Amino acid sequence: ADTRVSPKTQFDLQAYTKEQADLVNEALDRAVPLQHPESITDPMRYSTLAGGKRIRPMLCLATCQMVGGSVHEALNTACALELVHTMSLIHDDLPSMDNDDFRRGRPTNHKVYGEDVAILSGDALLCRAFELVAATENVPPQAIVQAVTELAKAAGAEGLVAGQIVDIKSEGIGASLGVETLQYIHEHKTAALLEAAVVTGAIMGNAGALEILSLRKYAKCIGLAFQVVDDILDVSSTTEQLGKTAGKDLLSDKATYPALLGLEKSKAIAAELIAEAKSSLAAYDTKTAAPLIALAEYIGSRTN
Ligand code: GRG
Repeated sequence: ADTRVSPKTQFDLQAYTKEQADLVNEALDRAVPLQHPESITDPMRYSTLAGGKRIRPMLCLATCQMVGGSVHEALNTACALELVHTMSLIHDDLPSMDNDDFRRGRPTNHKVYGEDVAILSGDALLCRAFELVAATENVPPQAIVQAVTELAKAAGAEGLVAGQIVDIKSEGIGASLGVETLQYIHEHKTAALLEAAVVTGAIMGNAGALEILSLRKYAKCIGLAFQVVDDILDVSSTTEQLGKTAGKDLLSDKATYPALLGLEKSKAIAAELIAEAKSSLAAYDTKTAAPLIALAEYIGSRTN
């Protein structure tokens, strides 16, 4: 039997994600063209087209289709989500933030183009993102305004920026950081944009307010689960690299779910969140909801 195909839904996630990622990658290539001045469009493309799992665009497209819309209505917004995500990674990697040299398997934007250009690439990608949502065709203007608002909130001082600032300001506290603050950071740095992906997909697909409410619940759960799993993967790779004892020493410096609650409890939390996410889709028949069910299961069990 083909193990990629879910026995319950007969859904082939691997084939689906390949197809959706190809669609998104082609659209991103068109959304950020190499044009004058290439000194900015080249670095914008460098980070945007560097690969990445494209989870946010996929969630947006899948939700739009699940509520009865088509891929075309959500494609600009799907790209916009990836551009906001990419710009946040460029800025996060800067020497004044995380000071990282590698991202998505290649040197970071500032390592290649310099810090000044990296900041501007991020700025330009953020602007392009909103331009793309606004340029959506065949969707009523009210829905576009609603999607712009959702994305703006997820990016700004109520979303990613909020998570990043609280994270920066709690640096050095290590494992004495409370689990509430850790959850706040995760909900804003990670879950906010995943939530916006699902909700904007629903908006572009013309979902009703009540429908959006339960989809938001689904998104909050997978968003937090995504980060809990990230923390768990971090432990596994650190302990693998350093050997068990050294790994433990290093981990106690860093506030993560496993550091604060232990590995087993963290795994249980992730599993519970995925179950809760799936139960938020109860209103849809299994076939219609299959992509979102499979994406939730993937987020709960991913290994990279
Ligand atoms: C958004 C206006 C604005 C500013 C940016 C720097 C900053 C403010 C926020 C930092 C946000 C950040 C780096 C969050 C981490 C998110 C995260 C889970 C990244 C990894 O996502 P994956 O695994 O990565 O989806 P790929 O490479 O697969 O796309």
